[in-house]
Amino acid sequence: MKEQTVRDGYRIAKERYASYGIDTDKVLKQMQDFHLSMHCWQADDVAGFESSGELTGGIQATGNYPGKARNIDELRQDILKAKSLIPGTHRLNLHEIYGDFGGKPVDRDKVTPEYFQSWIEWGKENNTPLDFNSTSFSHPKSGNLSLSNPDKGIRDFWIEHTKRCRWIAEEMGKAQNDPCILNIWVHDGCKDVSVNHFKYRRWLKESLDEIFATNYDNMKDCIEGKVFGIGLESFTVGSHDFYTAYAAKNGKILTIDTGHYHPTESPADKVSAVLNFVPELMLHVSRPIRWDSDHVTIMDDATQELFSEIVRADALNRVHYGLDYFDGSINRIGAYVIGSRAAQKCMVKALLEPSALMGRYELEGKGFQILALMEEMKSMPWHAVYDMFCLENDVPVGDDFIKDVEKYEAVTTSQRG
Ligand code: RNT
Ligand code: ZN
Repeated sequence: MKEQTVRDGYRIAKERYASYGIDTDKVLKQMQDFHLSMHCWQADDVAGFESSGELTGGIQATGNYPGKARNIDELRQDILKAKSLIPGTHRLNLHEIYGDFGGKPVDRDKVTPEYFQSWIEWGKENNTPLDFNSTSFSHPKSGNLSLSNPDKGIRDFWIEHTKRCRWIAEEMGKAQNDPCILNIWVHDGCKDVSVNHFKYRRWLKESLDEIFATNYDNMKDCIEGKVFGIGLESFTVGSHDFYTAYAAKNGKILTIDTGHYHPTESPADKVSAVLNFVPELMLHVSRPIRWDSDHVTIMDDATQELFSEIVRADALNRVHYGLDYFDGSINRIGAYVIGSRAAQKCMVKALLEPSALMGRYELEGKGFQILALMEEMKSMPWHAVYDMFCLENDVPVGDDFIKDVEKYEAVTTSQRG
């Protein structure tokens, strides 16, 4: 898009929003401080570098689009390409199975920070702080139950793994001088009717207590529940209630994955509820289609509402903005760019809402006026502000990124065997 067109559009948008008392220049500054935690696992369908075994743990990446990253160099190259098409500066969210193992078998209970040293250096070189995740899935000891397994030996194996992941996160946080967010999601559940629910949840609680016994200064813990996994449909040990209670009681960050609720339940509505009781939130922004399908994030109502609720709660700095989707059916770099930019657009729109005015209307009982304003806001030129954000960050404006992704595909990913 022509630079002058972007500037003209922005000038008009600035004037329109100013009439509602909204300063678009300030919004541009806020956007510069809005960092996504990009999930490394979109680049290779959650495969990682540990083994070539199948993806287990109730999650599934569908699609066989050619060109997925096959090793650490390709993954890094793809992520940098995606980042070059996304305005602003961002973090990278790694899973334990993405360690730099150099082809060596390193079991999950033996992992140490040294396997993430090259990532730490990469993060520094590329101005990309790291976040981290323990990995309970895709392992011979995963089974249906990990941290809540009745077998103490298996429980201890996963406790050791998760403790080591916290240690790794601490080292990452220290090296980057910015806390590393460590997410714990375990797939534990039952396929069919089961009765030992209290026992499983008690084991999970005890495992977590043991895992969290060490205090660290450079990492923060978050815990993620869900409704069900494939093959584990009947019961989920780490449900939303379980983790909400645990996080509230123990001052942990709660992870809200937008695909982890019942279809008519609103993830956005959790924000104002749980932020009264937990210190911070981690998001896994995703797009569930009929189930936790992890489609690419787009500007849908659920995502918009989530970001708007964060802004309305004045909680911008209490939230970590992770993405979590994995679509292997389309160009994977394109998928990164679409989802990241969609999340940013939702944030731009949320920041451009005249929430003070609406809040006042609401307290004065002016229901019609709020509804009218809400409707008007939908067609206000928010996109001109996002375009300006792209221009200022020297990344393609509008759909200009399509041809960059196509070029990268022609030159790079399509050449992969
Ligand atoms: C699974 C959870 C979890 C994973 C990643 C790979 O349902 O959402 O966050 O998607 O850890
Ligand atoms: Zn998730």
